[in-house]
Amino acid sequence: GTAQVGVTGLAVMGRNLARNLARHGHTVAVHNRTAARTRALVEGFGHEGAFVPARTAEEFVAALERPRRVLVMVRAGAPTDAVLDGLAPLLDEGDVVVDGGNAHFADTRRRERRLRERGVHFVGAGVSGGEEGALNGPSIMPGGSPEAWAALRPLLEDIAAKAADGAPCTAHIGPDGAGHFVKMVHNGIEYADMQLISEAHDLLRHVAGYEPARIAEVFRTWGTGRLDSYLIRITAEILAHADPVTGRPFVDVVADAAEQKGTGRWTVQTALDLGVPVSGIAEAVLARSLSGHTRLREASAGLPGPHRPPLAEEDAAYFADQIEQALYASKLVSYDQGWHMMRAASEEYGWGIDPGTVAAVWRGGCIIRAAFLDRVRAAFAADPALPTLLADEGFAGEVGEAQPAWRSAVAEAVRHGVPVPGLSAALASYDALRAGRLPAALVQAQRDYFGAHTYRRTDRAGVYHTLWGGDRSEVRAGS
Ligand code: NBP
Repeated sequence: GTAQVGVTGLAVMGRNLARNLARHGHTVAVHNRTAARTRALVEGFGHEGAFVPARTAEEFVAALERPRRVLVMVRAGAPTDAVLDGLAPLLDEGDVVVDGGNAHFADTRRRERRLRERGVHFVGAGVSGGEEGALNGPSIMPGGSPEAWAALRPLLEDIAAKAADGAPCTAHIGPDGAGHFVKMVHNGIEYADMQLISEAHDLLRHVAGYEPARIAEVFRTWGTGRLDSYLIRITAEILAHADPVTGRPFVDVVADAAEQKGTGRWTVQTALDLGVPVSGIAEAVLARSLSGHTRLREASAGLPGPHRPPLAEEDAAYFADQIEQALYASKLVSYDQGWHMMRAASEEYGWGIDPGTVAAVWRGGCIIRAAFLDRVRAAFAADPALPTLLADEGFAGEVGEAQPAWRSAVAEAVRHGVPVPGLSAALASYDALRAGRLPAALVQAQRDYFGAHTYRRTDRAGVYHTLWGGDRSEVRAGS
């Protein structure tokens, strides 16, 4: 065969990635279970580059130069297994198969093991940026063998988004499931950021008393500063949009029950297993869940709350500035939790994920792309062992400066009865991390009281138990 790369699965993502590859001068073999999609691609976009349409998996594999490079872009789960089972017997040692779907990293680990037994390099690649990104430059997070990365690198660097400094937004993340894990955390952080932005909007609306068009202006201004990001930009656009049917602000005609495809939930489930507190992501998942419980919300709608009028104009402007600070500090804390999670997984699975590389890859193409991520990259480049971004001098200074306003914003939200689970959870995380002593001491004492679960002391080594039911003397409980 003569095609440099093959794409199987030609729905929106696969089709656009195939076009992206072809536009960069690569000859692309294309295949889809339903042949109509393959025909539509070649008929509609054949003029953009060199495509080799294949009707069967055999034809597809035969069209590829060796060692083969195959990108699988089908629905995650059973469809991916079906496609891999079909391809595996047709492949040879040294071939590289990439799953660019949203697979769970545990599935990727399993698939990598199975294909490795056949000598095939399996790569689990997170791809972010949606349809548009797939066509014009996504962020790509591949996990797999170094050999596979070497074979894929020229292709992926061609089609990936480019950061402001021109660097492609792709890099070898680590072995087996590392890429899909990082993509999962990306999506979790995306949930957290969206929740924080939505809470900021809610406060500007109900506490500052601003209309959506005015809030759009506020976000537009914020987007020129340290909050400069894709999500802030699209938020400003959405808030400025009027519903063509009613003429009302578009955001007011959208039903307020948020849905989720599940990667946020995966992130939280995985974080719980790893014992890592990702409260920002968890609160975002929970907030979406609560929004969908219509009966519960209807039954609670009449419950009493404060009746405070919106702030006066001058106070509102001051408050808006406090929200910017609260949003920025909360974003920093929530992103930091994501990095904590990647560090924990990297240690658990021996992935060797470089935290700065992840930040670099997220600078462009993906949903959370932001100027901020270049600063995260720089912080980890300066010290890859940084235990938290809050230990970076620059970020610590900013949060230190923001924290009085952050508290005021959360306090004002509470006084007005506006729920801010994301902003307040981030603040609680910040306060817990910096506290000299935590109430965990009392929790340990309670556990020892009712369950003889033992405790350690601050002043002596060893494990102890107090005879709560007896004379309350203390005994050593082993080492
Ligand atoms: P879909 O997730 O809608 O999947 C449709 C594709 O899967 C079609 O090509 C379909 O073939 C194929 N397929 C299915 Br379904 N079952 C199959 C089977 N048993 N055997 C062979 N092929 C099968 O497509 P998408 O939205 O383009 O997404 C592709 C992947 O990329 C997914 O894993 C998705 O999670 C991930 N992703 C999507 C986005 C996004 O913005 N949409 C972003 C990032 C990642 P058919 O044409 O014959 O039915």
